[in-house]
Amino acid sequence: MFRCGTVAIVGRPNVGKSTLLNRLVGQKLSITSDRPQTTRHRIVGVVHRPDAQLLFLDSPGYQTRVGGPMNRVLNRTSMQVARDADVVVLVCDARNWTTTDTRIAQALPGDRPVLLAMNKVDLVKDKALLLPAIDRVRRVREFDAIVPLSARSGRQVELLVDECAKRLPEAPPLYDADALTDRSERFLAAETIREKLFRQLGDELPYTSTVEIEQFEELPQLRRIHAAIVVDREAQRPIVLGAGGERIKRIATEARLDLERLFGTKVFLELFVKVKSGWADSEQSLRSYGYE
Ligand SMILES: Nc1nc2c(ncn2[C@@H]2O[C@H](COP(=O)(O)OP(=O)(O)OP(=O)(O)O)[C@@H](O)[C@H]2O)c(=O)[nH]1
Ligand SMILES: [Mg+2]
Repeated sequence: MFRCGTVAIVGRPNVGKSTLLNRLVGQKLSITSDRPQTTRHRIVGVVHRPDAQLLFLDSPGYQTRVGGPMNRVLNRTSMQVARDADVVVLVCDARNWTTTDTRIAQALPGDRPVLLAMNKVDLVKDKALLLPAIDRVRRVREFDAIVPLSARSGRQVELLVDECAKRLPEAPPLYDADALTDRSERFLAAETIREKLFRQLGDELPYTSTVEIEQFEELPQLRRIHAAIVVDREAQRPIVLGAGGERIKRIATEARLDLERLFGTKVFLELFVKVKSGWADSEQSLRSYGYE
């Protein structure tokens, strides 16, 4: 008997959904940072087991505070991912349950298994506090399983895989035995660059920035990539460049090292800044940039 199906990873921003996806797959597929809504696109991470293939779907953090076009698109993607999956894993921060968590928990589909992953237990010093916390979330809705875990250390992550696997439908594997994701190298390159941009710029980063791959050349042992960091005002260009261009250089170096590891090839990466005013001002324009 073999099981195969999709598992949605949903929750509010910053609780560690992407870190969890990467830990599950054992590769850095999905970008992570301290900023809310780092993830903007759904991405599949494939987990192979002798008796199951699990297709985990990372999703943007669902937030209730900001209401621009980008946030609307991201919230929609987040809920759509939950509706498309066989099993849903709601991720929360084990240290605090918020009203946003409650809203998401209650909006999740009622006709399929919903599991709760209480993440970041490595930051919970007094583990005795977990029990009352579990009691509280049980009152919000019914969960098929509650697993306290740490995506960072890997603690109890295997247990979550077991709990998900046994709830998947009986079906043959959908992906090849060596497949890790549904996304192209081109997509992974754009995302890795965006991660470095997010991490380097912190609060200075204009929320509406993205990365466009202008050229992606696949040679035997080499990827030649030209990419633009797209911002929406001329005044943001120097922020991304940094003094004497040192900041964009650092972004390029860090992205190149990650991509060389991910692709297992050498990477030649050239980055520049492009100003496109209003690119994120409407849902229609966002769609032309690959936002669902
Ligand atoms: N200590 C600790 N930190 C974690 C853990 N999991 C994630 N983090 C950190 O939490 C921050 C957010 O992690 P992400 O994986 O980007 O969170 P996310 O839920 O995908 O966030 P969005 O994509 O913005 O919705 C990062 O700084 C992670 O390093 C964990 O188990 N323990
Ligand atoms: Mg994420």
